[in-house]
Amino acid sequence: MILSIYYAVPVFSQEDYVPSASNLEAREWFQDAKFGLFVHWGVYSVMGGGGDMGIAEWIMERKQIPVDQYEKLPDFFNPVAFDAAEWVSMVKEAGMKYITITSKHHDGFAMYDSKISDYNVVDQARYGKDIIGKLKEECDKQGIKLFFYYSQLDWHHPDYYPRGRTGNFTGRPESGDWDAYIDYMNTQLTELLTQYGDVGGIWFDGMWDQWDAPWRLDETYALIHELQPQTLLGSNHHKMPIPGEDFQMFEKDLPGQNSMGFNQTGIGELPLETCETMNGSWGYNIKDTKFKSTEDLIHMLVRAAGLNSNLLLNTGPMPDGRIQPENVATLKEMGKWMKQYGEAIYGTRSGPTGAKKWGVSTWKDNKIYVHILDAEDPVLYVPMAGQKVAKAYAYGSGEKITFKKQSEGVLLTLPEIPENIIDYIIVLEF
Ligand code: JFZ
Repeated sequence: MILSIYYAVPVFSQEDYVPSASNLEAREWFQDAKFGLFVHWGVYSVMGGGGDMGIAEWIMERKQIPVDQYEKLPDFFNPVAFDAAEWVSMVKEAGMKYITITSKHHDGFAMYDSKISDYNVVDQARYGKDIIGKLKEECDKQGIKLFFYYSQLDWHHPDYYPRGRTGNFTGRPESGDWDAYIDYMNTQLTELLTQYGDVGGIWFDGMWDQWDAPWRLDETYALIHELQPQTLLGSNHHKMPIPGEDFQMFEKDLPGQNSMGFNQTGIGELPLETCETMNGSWGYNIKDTKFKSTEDLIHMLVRAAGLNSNLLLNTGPMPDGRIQPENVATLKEMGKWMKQYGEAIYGTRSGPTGAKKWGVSTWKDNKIYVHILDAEDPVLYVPMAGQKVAKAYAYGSGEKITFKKQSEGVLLTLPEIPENIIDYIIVLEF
């Protein structure tokens, strides 16, 4: 049945991809939303990183656990304290507008009710309930969009062969039918896009494992656009967007930066998203207590907005289904900040200053918001691209800011900015 849906899709080269009106609308929504929660959750969470820093959802690969041993993990996965309503309420309170959750990570284990394989949470986990289904239901109830992370790379499926850079210590036979694997993946994607109603987007990862493999991307991308034209397709391949994609993403770097060494610094025309961890791990790592401060994370969110990008901020839920309490606390603080300052973030686009050491600017309607994160000089120049500034004042207090008109912009005289201010925002009305 499922296969027939999938094979009925005519394959157009994605070079000719024309996004639907609903897709363009979703892109606007996405750019307005600015802030989402990334969730890395799977049977690997049970191992908590195995006592090593830097290992979580990669434990199967990094500890060279063969498939038949790793297959014992689902039986230990029993998140009795998982409460979808609590998660989604937390997300809303944080000021986030969407969630992107691992539907299948590199370990190949489906966190949803897959029919094509029983290597999934309903059939094999002790928990036995559809995590993704429960979360989707609650997201719909509370008005949060749900995106699915899906790993094209698979360390479990025998037909993921020939293999790439990873997955070579799993004890799988040195043979396999690559095309059968791609068919399997397309069937799982079909399941995800037909079993759970409207999906916010598909967040691919793993192509980097073997860039030159015959991924049949045109087919997969066409299938997704056919099943749900509005769903936003993106891929963490670290290259410029490939035809058929709807947004461009960056991993642990702001657009244009490459501190990680694997990011593409080119910025295309599509909506942008940057993902980042709250400590140093994606999945749950019991030893990783290097949590970033609320201030640093807000700065990242503001800097992302100034670069026209969303921030997808990650949490790795604990094996019992609760969100790490440190993350809950930080998200609460971020939400408090967003409640007060969200006007200068939500629905904005990047402002005229570009990204500077002192901060960034955002823009909405007849206002430019100058976000001073790291004040340097007592004067600050803002180019105005032909617009005439009528008023300048501090966001919140309304305190007047002195400015001097220049030929192409304005020169702001900054007041004394108190030490404990996370983001001093000056509003320029034109
Ligand atoms: C990928 C995943 O491997 C990781 O587990 C997590 O899901 C993250 C969001 O995305 O991270 C990568 C992918 C590729 C490289 C490094 C990290 N790479 O090619 O060096």
